[in-house]
Amino acid sequence: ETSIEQRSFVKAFVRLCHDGWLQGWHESNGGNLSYRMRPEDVSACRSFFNETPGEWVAMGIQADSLRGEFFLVTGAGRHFRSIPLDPSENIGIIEINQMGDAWRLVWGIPGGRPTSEFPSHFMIHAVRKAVTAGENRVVYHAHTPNLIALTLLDQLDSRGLSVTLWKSMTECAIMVPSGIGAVPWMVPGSQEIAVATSAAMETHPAVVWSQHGTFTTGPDFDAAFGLMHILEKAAGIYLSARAANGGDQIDFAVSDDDLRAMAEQLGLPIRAEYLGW
Ligand code: 2HA
Ligand code: ZN
Repeated sequence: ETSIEQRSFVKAFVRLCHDGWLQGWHESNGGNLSYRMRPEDVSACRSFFNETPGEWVAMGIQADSLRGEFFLVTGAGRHFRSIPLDPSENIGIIEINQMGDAWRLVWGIPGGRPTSEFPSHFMIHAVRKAVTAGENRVVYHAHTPNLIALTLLDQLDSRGLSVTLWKSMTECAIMVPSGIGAVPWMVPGSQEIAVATSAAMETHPAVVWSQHGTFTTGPDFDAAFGLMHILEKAAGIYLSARAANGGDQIDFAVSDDDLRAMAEQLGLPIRAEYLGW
């Protein structure tokens, strides 16, 4: 029988962690990842679950749509750099209770608990599951240096952030036509930041936390990682151009009209209210 660590969804999870480490996005215990398991993932793994599951731990938040779900998650305080060396020490599977308001550990991270950002992951999963008709499965948080630096320069709202990234690298407009959400600085791990982030996730598949990092979502690991990579690369391009410009604002060559025309030609559902008229 295939062990949990040999399952393809677990290998894809671990690969994303390693790739994120190589990108320089996961200093120390920075960043976290969660995957909402498919029923077939759960049934394939059940025989390997702990004989005695951990105690239920109340979350202080609740989601009807996530009752009884199982999540593969990175452990609190665990390092992305170490995950490929010993997955079961650093990642684990948790079960959500029938009330949708508590979790218990059923495999992995011995004596541990899910990431400190689990409140945000949980609420983002609830929102993205609903708005994608169940397609979304992955929520990824990384400490992306260029996107963080961008929030130090300009106090951008979701519109300003989206347009800056769209105009810096066209791929952003193609891949994220609904835009990128911006959340002001708040206490990490708090319910407040979970509420603000999940609200922004109603209409954006990615959200930047000021002076902290980025959350991306997707139906699979490639989509969530690819989105992180695109946004972080675009922010890096913007910052290098601005540095080369002596720090002045960029006079973008691409106009709002150009973006609207491109969206029409390529059939992209670009968020019209983010473009001036
Ligand atoms: O997991 O990234 O936001 C550590 C963090 C907290
Ligand atoms: Zn973080």
